[in-house]
Amino acid sequence: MVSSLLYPRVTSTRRVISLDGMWNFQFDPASEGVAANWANGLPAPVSMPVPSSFCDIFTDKDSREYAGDFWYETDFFVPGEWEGNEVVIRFGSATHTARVFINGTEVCSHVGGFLPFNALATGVVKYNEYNKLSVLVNNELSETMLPCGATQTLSNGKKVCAPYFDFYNYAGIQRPVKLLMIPKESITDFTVNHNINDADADVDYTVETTGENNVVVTAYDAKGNQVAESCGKTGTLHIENAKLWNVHAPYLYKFVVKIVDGDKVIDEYYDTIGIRTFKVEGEKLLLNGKHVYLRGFGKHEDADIRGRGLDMVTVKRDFELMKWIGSNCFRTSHYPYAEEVYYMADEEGFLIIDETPAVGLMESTMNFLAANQGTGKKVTFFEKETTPVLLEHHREVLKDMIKRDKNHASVIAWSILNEPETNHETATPYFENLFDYAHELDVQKRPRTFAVVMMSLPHTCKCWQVSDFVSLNRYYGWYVMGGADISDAEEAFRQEMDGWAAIRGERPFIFTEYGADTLGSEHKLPSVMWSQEYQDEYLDMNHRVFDSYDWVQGELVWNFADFQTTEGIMRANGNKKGIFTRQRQPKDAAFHFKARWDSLPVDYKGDK
Ligand code: GCB
Repeated sequence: MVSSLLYPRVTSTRRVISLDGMWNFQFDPASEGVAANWANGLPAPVSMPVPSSFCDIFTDKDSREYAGDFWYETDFFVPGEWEGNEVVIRFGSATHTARVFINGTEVCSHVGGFLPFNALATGVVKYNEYNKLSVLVNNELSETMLPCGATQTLSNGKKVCAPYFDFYNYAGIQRPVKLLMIPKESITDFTVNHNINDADADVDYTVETTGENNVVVTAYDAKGNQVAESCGKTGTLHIENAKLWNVHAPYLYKFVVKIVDGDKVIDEYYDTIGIRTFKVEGEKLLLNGKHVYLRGFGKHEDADIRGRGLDMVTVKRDFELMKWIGSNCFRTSHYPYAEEVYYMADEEGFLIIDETPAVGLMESTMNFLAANQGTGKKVTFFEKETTPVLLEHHREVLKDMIKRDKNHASVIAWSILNEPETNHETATPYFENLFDYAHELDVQKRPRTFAVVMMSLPHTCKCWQVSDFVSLNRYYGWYVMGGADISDAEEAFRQEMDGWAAIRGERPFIFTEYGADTLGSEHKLPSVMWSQEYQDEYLDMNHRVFDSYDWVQGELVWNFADFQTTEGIMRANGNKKGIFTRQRQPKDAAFHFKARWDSLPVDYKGDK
C-alpha cells in the first residue's frame, strides 16, 4: 500500500481529507531537531501555508536563501470509524528530502522533491482524536540527487545552495498533503494500454492489489453509460465505437476498478482514461495514427510569492493562455509537475513530454554555463565516483514518474534528462541504462528522449542515438551570435542542421528550447537584444530554419513565462525568455506565436 502512487480518490471504500492550510514551520540550521525531540512540538514556529514554497514568503534574505533542515508541523483528526482500515498520509511532494513523524514516531523518509510518497499512519495514530504530524525537510543540493547541484558554506557559517541549473531552488511542501483511509485489502496500482482496431478499442489492463480477492474493471463513457467490463487482475476491455482522445478534442472514459468478494465491494478506485496511441514512425510523430506537429512550450512551475507551490489559479490560467495561443504541447521542464496539471492536460487535450528532474548533470558555473567550456579543463560528469549512486537515484525517480503518470492520455513521451554532458563516451552507458529501463517500465512503450545541450553537436554528441526522437535546445542568435550577428547565427544554425541531416537516418527532431531574454518593458527601433522587437526577430529567424527541414517535427519555445532563477549577472531578476510575463500577461511575442500557430495546418509537414 505504501508504495502505491495512485492519485487519492473518494469512493465507496476510500476517504480523503485535505491537510492543506496553515502549518507551523521552523528552520533547523544546526540540525538539532531530531535529538531535541522537535517531532513532539516545535519550540518556536512561525505559520506557513501548505502547499507553497517557503522562500518568497519571507522578507529577509537569509530566510529566502536558507539551505539545510527545516520543519513543518500540523495536527490532524482521525475519525473513529476508520479503525480497521489503513490510515495514510499522502504527500504530493516534499522538496527535496523528507522524514515524516506521527505523534513523535518516525514513519517514513523520502528522497526526491517532485514525486508523491505515502507515510503509513496505521498503528501510530489515535482514533477519534487529534494527532501530530511533523515533517523534517531538507533542501540541500548534491551530485547524488536530482536535480544536481552543490551546497556551499559561506565564511559566516551559513549554507547556500549552488544549483547546476537555471531555476530557483524553491523548496518546502509544495504540493497537497492528504489524509487517506484505504481498506486493508486494497488496489495499489492500475495500468492501461490501448489497441485501436478500426472503430473499436481493446484496452489491456493490469491491477495490483494487496490481497487475493477477485477484481472487476468497468468502463463508462462520458455520459455514465457502461461500455465494457472485465474480471480478473489482468484483462482486456473491448469498447465498441470507441471515442478517441485527441489534441484539443479530448474524450475521457471513467474506469472503475473494484476488489470484490461475491456481492461485497472490498475496495473501489476510479480513474479517467483517454484512449489514444502515440508513436514515432519514420520521421513522423503519430497520434492515433495521424501526424501531429508539436507546438508549445517548455514551462516551469513558478509564480510570484508561491514559488513552486501548487496554485490551481495559475495552472488554469496557463491552460487558458496555451489554448488562446494555439499550442498543443508542453514539456514539464525540468521535473515532473503536480498531478493536477496532468489531469487538466487530459481534460483540455494537451500533449505532455514528461521530464524527470535530471537537470544539472554537467558541472557548471552561473547555474547554466558549462564549467569546462573554454577553460581547457576536461570534466566528465559520468565518470565521477558518485555516478553509480546518482544512477540508482535516477532509476528510482524514473520508475516513480512512470508509475505515477503512465495512464495519462496527455503524456506522449518521457524526457529522461535535460542538457547532460554528452560529448564523452563515458556518458553512453548511463543513458542506455535509463532508456532501457523506461521501456521496461512503460507498457505503452512511449518514445523516449532527452534535451540535447548546445555544445553537443552532430560530430561530438555520443548519446543522441538513444532517443526515439531527438530534442534539441538551441540558442543561435541569443547565447551565440546575438544582436547584429543574427545573420551569422542563422548560417551557423543551418550548418549544424545540415550536420544532423547527414547522420540522423529517419529519426524526427524537435526543438525543446529556443528563446531570447526579453524585458516586457522594453521596446526599441531598431531592435536591440532584450527588447521585444529583438525577441520577434529572433523567433522569425529560428522559425525560418525550422521550416526549412521537414524532419523538424515540433517547436517548444523557451519559456512559456518568465521565471525566477538564482540571482546573478546573467539574469535580470530571473530568466526573461517568457512569451508571457511571470504574471501571465502577453509580451509581443505571444501575438507573434498566435499568428504562426493559428496559421500552421494541424498536420503541418505531415504530407511530405
Ligand atoms: C537551457 C536550460 C534551461 C535554461 C535555458 C536558458 O538550456 O535547459 O534550464 O533556463 O537554457 O534560458 O538559458
